[in-house]
Amino acid sequence: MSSAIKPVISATGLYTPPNSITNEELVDSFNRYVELYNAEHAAAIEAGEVAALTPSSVEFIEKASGIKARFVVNKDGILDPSIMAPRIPERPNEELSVLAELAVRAARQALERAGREPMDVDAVICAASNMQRAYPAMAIEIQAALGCNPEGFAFDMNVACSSATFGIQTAADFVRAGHARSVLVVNPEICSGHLNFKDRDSHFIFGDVGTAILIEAADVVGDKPHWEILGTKLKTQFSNNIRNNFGFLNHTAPEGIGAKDKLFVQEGRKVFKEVVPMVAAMIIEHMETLGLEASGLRRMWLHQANANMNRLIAGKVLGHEATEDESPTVLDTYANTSSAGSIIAFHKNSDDLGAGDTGLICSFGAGYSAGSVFVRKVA
Ligand code: CO8
Repeated sequence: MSSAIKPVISATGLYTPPNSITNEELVDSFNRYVELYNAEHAAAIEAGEVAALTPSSVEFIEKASGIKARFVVNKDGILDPSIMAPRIPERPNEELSVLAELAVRAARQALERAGREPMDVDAVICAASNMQRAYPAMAIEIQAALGCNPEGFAFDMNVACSSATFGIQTAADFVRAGHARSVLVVNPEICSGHLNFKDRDSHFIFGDVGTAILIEAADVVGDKPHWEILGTKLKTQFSNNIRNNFGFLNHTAPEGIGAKDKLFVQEGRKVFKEVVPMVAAMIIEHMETLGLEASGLRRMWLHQANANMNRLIAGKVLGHEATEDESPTVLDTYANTSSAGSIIAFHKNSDDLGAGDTGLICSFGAGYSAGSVFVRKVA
């Protein structure tokens, strides 16, 4: 019976863009932009008509967020004080889209690690914060580029930073229901494309990356090492504290085009205060539902937005300060990569776990949205 089919994670993949920007480089270009702006507006600033801009600081960024560097698709444009944005040229329709390329590269690695062929994949879910375009769906382009089962299906879904965990639950449900036996969930994130590099409060937060997760029926995977999905839980609660109002109706309201809210904007302090207790409570409740104890939780691969948030969440769940081994971070090198963050943490820090070890993949972010996925290693 289809209800007996168990979904498992058979492999993950990661594609990291080649260019890294350190905090020092980013702050240096931001501060040169500030100098140029203040010089250009000196008279208006003097007259009290325009507010002078304030420099950014490496020390603040690292202390407030834990971020030390980020990978990006294009470095030159971001670091040029006269541009302050990545420059990623448009591609002809006949070429693979740049965002799809990140997903395809990560997906190929996941398939290789699982020992599977693209033709084995029945469904592709592109779960990410932003899509390349309105349509056709990126997932369908990725399905075609990989050469997946042509009898299968593909679609996009966006739950901001929580897209990957929402994608995992959706894929697991498809496997349980018998709609697909192998599902690729891909998370291409070019966060630099929707970050305001002129905004001191947020210019340091995000980076670019692609991740992929292969979710399959346990009998397809057989005795190869994999992760049993013990349970998934999703939660959403509306908030205006993280927004991006870019969208197709901008065209109909020219007065708003180019305004700050058409890029990422947030009330970071409020997000911090509201999301930490919400996520900790959700994890603890989910653990109880599954009959799991904190003492049996070997590792937490938390969403990578802020090191201090993760320290607080992990501490509430475990009942003690988490070690790097219990709650690894990738924020120092990748920064916040939205939906991909917890998957990078899992991908880079899960091979050392042994059979029977239990862990948690957890995401949280705009919406608000949060997702928890408890997994157990089967070796
Ligand atoms: N350099 C120096 N000083 C600074 C800087 C800077 N760059 N920025 C702010 N300051 C100063 C402020 O002016 C303030 O000074 P004062 O105390 O004198 O007024 C002081 O530092 C403290 O400012 P904040 O209160 O803003 O600083 P916080 O300690 O709260 O840290 C953070 C700011 C790091 C942003 C923190 O609040 C945070 O990480 N919050 C959580 C945010 C979060 O998790 N958001 C999730 C967003 S991601 C998501 O959901 C996905 C969206 C889709 C992807 C979008 C891709 C682009």
